[in-house]
Amino acid sequence: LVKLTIDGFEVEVPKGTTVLEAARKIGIEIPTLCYLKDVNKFGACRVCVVEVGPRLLASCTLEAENGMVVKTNTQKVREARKAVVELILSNHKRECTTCIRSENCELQKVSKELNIRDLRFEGEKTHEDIDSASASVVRDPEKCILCGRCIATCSEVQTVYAINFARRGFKTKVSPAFNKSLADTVCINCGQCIMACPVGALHEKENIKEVWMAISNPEKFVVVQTAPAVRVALGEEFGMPIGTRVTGKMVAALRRLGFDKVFDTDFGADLTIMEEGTELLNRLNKGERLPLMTSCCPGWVKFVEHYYPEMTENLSTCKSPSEMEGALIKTYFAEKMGIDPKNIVTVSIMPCVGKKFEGQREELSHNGLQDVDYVLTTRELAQMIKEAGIDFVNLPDEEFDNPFGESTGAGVIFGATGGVTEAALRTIYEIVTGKELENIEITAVRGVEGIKEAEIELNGKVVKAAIAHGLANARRVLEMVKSGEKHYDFIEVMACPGGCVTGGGQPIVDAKTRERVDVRVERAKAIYEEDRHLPIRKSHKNPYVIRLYEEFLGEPNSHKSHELLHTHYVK
Ligand code: HC1
Ligand code: SF4
Ligand code: SF4
Repeated sequence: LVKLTIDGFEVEVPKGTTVLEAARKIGIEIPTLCYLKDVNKFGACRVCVVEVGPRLLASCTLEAENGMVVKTNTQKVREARKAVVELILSNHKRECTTCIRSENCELQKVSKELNIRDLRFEGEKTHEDIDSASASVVRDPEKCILCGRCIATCSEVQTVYAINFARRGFKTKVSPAFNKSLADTVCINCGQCIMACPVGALHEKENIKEVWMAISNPEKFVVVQTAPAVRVALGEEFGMPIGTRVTGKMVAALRRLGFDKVFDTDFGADLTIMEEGTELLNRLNKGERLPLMTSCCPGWVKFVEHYYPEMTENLSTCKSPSEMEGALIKTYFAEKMGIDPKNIVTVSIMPCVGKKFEGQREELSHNGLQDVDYVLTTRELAQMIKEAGIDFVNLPDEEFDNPFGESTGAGVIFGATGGVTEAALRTIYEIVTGKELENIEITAVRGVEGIKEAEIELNGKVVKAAIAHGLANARRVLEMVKSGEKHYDFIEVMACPGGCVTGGGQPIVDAKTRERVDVRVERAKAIYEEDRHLPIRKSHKNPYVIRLYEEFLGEPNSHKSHELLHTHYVK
């Protein structure tokens, strides 16, 4: 332990603690713009300066030392912080009233806290074009404050290296190499950079307008589906605590927005378990193309296509749950309802911006129609609800529509890392052994550890699974498999750390809150609660899945399934 004095108070902290963290222990919140817990810590913005002796030092990189005397609230400190923020603001495209991050902007918040009223240094401004060519992520460099949080996320957490600092001095900017558009780089569209950005310099490509147009077009039958993770985060946009379950209110809101049918992507997840489980058993029997790797995360799929093309054949050929459901809405459901599929518009509400890219992939279509027409993030849905003036918090709980509204606990846990594996094991075990799985909560695959492992015995044969979330972890797993250090039969990867609950389309939690709350844990808790509250918790017991096979698909991996529910990859 080390003992130091902050603003006259004695503080004892473990060695290695920064002054910023030590100050928090005595209730002092030092402002910062570049610091992001576990990700970015290099003192770039200098908003967090404190006085130590005659010097002003950045507290986010300053290690607490024995006998150190720190002052966080002197005239000199306040002046310095103000000057730093004023300089940032002087070269910032300040369009606060129309900015996508209005009211959720860390720069806005710090400026307000520091009582900045007028800018003393208004001067030259850099001019940069907006890059909106990517299907998922829009970059607005004139709003960038060069904190480096997105770069650290893309490089260290995801090991994708799509963006970096370019040029020097006043002209410094964050950009893909050679000033390319993000659309023409290795970017895998996870949107984790958006989650890291304190301002409006990075955001999702919005599709709200297109969806409003479809809803107001009387010729169109607009069908919406919602991903597992949306229901445990949407409430945050309306002031509810992190990890609040709002499934029923979400359904009610979607009806009030004017969607003709409200379906649940969890149904697609159940179906994925049937298709992917069967695929796994077939590959195990034949001993080929193992380990089988999950394919529901478009960020991960693109990562494999780009960085591990030799392993694309290990990817499951299953489309993602939302794409499967989209394909069925335009075939099975359209037939049942007697609607021309050309007049159906399918909208997916996802915690993800990568799904926008996925939705546009050519191969995810049938008879010339895309399976999913528009993807909206959780944030965009919240925006539409606000625009419509719906009092979300006081909505009644409503139920999804059928046939794609009935889903199981296995479907909902897809939203947290480890969930696909747990759901798959619940079903595969029972199908192979013919016995009932007693302990269906498979805790070995839960939690936020970067790489998890699990084994299950199926009629005397041990099947080994690995689970990774965050692509740096996925890369480690693949390297271990390639070197022969590890052997697995099944690998689940979600590109986003924590899985979809903390996907790039979810409500953005600021850096300060992220220091105190592990958002992944809180939202995952809600996911598992949701599972516990559902009457059916295994995908193969979903009555509508069973009926779908009887009426339409035949059996898992049938010819029809392959035609509608499976895909192929780019090498
Ligand atoms: Fe996901 Fe999935 S779990 S990929 O993370 O397999 O987006 O929630 O909808 O499709 O079901 C996302 C979440 C989601 C799909 C499912
Ligand atoms: Fe990197 Fe993901 Fe952002 Fe693309 S979306 S730049 S891969 S963090
Ligand atoms: Fe999208 Fe989920 Fe993959 Fe993140 S982990 S990119 S939210 S599918």
